[in-house]
Amino acid sequence: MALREINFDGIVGPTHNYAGLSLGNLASARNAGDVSRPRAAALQGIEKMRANLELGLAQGILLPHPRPHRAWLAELGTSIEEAEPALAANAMSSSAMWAANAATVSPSPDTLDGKCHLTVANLRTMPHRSHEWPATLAQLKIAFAGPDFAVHGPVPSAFGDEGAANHMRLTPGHGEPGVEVFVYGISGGAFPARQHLEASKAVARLHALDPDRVIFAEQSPDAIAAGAFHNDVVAVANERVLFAHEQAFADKEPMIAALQAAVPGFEYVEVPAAEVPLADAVRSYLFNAQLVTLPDGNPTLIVPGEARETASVWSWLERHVRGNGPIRRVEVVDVRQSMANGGGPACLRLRVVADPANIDPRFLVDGEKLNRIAAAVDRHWPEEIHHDDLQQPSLIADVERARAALLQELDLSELA
Ligand code: SUG
Repeated sequence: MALREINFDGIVGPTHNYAGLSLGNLASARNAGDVSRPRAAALQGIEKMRANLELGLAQGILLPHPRPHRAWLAELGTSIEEAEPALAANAMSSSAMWAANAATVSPSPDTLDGKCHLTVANLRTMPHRSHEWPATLAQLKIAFAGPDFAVHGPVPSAFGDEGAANHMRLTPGHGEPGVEVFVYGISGGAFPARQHLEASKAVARLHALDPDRVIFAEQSPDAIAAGAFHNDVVAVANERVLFAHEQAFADKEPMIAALQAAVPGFEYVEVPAAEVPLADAVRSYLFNAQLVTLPDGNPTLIVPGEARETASVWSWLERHVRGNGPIRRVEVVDVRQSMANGGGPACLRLRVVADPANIDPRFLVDGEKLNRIAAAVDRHWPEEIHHDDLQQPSLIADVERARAALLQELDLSELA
């Protein structure tokens, strides 16, 4: 079996808008009420995928969800026409684009039954995200239908689970057994802690992980207070490298020691607060980067343009690469429309280590398929959405037509 890492990016939906729905996500709050540009947003995401393909990486997609979410509004006894504006915004969000929150994934080398396990995230903390999971689960069940996969429903909503954004896997190589780190938060500050320890423990059990190769690490309350609503805003791991801000974890020493003992070649790359303050890390999304291994073996960091524009961050990166640190190369991508809602390059992708031959090919892309997706976006995605227009009948008709056109283009109309 040829296991490789595949990045599944969420295609930005036609309703991408700035409604300020995420308490604790500073960019979402800062840009609340701004005019959004769904077409540009989706094209930026497609260009990121294209650049990653050109780097030699494997690429997949997840599709936008039905929006407005009419069934959810009906459960609430209302409709998109009648709902109060705040509720309507919750039903119109394109937040499923942040695929790092779609599910937690444990690849087959880590699991006792040798299957690749995926648990869809319940996202219960934020109302606009709490109704994503059924449409995500429907896609995961199609994409990962074969006997090599086990796709689980969400853990009970008593406990908050935000998926891979709070999960890291350290291993000498993608296809080898790894140690899985589940990062959780403890509530108490001004902002919610979205990932609960009980949910992380449940996912580890459901995924049949070896308890000796699982670590539960607490997110530092300072990081949550500074706007790191998910761990992937302050830390990212790839193969044997863990790249994190000094203030990412409440008590990092035991975790680092355990990883050093269990992962051959483990390297911890820490960015000191004295060089990059937490506020700069959060604003620039330095750590919400895709840390990937290129075919030539070089660990490469794919950062958003905002990282280059943040002086402390860019000079740290330049020093690191010049000094022959573990990260050998830095690539810059423009995902500004997503960034303005607190979603960087890493938020937009879900990593799955698997044999691509076992995945439904409709969820895998090459350059030609990206061209077709871009053409559908160009043709059907609204150019702009003004916050006050979210319930406009003409906009609703346009976005529903847009999604249907994309599904048809990708031969996935069964998701309609
Ligand atoms: O959950 N933003 C998302 C961003 C998710 C980023 N994902 C990761 N860090 N992996 C969130 O806060 C903004 C919605 C709005 O304000 O309209 C939003 O949902």
